[in-house]
Amino acid sequence: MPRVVGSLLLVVAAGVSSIGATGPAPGPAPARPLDQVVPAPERVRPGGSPYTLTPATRILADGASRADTREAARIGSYLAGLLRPSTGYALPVGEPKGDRNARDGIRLRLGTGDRNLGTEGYRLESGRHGVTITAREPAGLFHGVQTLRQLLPAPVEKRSTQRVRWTVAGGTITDTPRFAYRGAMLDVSRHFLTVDQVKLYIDQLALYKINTLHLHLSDDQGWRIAVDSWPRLATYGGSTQVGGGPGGYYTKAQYRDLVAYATSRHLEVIPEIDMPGHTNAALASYAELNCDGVAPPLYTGTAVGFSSLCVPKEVTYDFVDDVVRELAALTPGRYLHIGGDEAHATSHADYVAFMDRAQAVVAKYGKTVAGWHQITGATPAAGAVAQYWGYDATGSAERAQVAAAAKKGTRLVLSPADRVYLDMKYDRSTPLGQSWAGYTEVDRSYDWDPGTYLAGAGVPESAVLGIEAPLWTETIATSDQMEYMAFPRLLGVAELGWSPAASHDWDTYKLRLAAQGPRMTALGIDYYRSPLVPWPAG
Ligand code: TNX
Repeated sequence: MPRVVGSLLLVVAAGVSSIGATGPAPGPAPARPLDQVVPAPERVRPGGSPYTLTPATRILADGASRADTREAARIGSYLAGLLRPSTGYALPVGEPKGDRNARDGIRLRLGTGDRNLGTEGYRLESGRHGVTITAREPAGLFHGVQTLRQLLPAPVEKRSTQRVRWTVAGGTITDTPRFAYRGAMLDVSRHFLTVDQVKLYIDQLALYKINTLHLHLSDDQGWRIAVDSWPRLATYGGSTQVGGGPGGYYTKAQYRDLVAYATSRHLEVIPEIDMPGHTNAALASYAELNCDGVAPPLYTGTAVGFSSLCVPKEVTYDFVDDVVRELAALTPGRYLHIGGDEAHATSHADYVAFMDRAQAVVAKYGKTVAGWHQITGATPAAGAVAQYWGYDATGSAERAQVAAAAKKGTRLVLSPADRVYLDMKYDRSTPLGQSWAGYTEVDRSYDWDPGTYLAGAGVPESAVLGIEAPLWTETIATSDQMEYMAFPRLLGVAELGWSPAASHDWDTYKLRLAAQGPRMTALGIDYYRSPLVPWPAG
């Protein structure tokens, strides 16, 4: 029996009182309880016979229309791709009609089910003849598949055949998200991250039902996306990074491939071009963007707040128009993020004037503005999204400004820096990261409520679109380093975004989180073994 399975049993034993203090009875491993999922499902009704996969198990895709059936089959193929290596089973994907074995297997049904499931909800029923996942929309079916994955033993995540009984407990899960927006951000500017590094992160996010990937594509240290009308942005502005490494950028073909990959995992990509500050890479690439007409050198340090586009110059708006037009054309998603944070080198009047014009350009190309919460100091466009990154030390005037914008219709995405900034150190011994917002252990990261976080300033839960965990990369360059800082805090973010407020409880969450340890290990995720979480031994 592989070591991981043994340790998984310990966790199950710790989390389920019926097994008793003497440990699990001999015999086949008990199936994972249906509620041992991250993020916690909305409703779980355990009971009935479990289902065990066999070499004959089929994946049966069915839809209310031809298009739904095709999409269900696509999701079925994705599921088969996840399960085949570890189970060693063929898991053919087909339609149930005319199939004699249709009663048995994993059934994926799209376009039917309770209206209350909405766009992302699903229902999962497990019993003697198989598992049925029903959803109205593809995203819901995809999220249901992630739940099924987590109900199987952790070695299912390995890429080689494992000798394990693949049993799913009996019962029903009905599950919809609390918030529509559940995001993660990658700063690919401070250290360039390759397409493969971003794809790996996308796969890790999908497992926990994160549905938005915000890419911070430009900053002082590097411009990371090809722009045909201003080619030096990428070729020169993208030629270095923090510490002076070679940097890099995405060609348009690579970027399209990345967006298509995210879409296949039901994540919406939000590209960010940070303006008018955080623009040294652009200013270094084109002298005419500078008020004095002199291009500064490329920058490889980690200071912030020293650069600004030249607000009075008309060429600035030619630049903004070209960049936004080309980026919007690469973006199937609704939003375009224009930054707006830490514009300390721009006067307030210039900032407001610039944001008025930049927001109009975003609207002209059919996108909705997103920006850091400083845009609430200008005049947010109708329907704009402001990303709040304040923290416990943020002053009440700043909170009041954000609340006033929320009253006028600006929707908020919450990224409190001392809760969900994944580059904050866990404690003083964390070798990577920063600590300007304070140390952020796993409990602190999880133990807050997005619905009431800004209630003191007068922001109701209805103004909160959701939450997002940014990973800034001044100190982070490799996938191992990304994983160490993001995991396991990202699971808490996913849970805060998805699970009902009533399920919020650190003491039970930490047990479910601990049970994810062997799964993350099987996936090769190099997570931080927080001493606050009772990880299984081994
Ligand atoms: C603040 S928060 C920044 C980033 C840094 C980050 C480091 C925000 C919108 N800007 O420029 O990378 O802190 O933690």
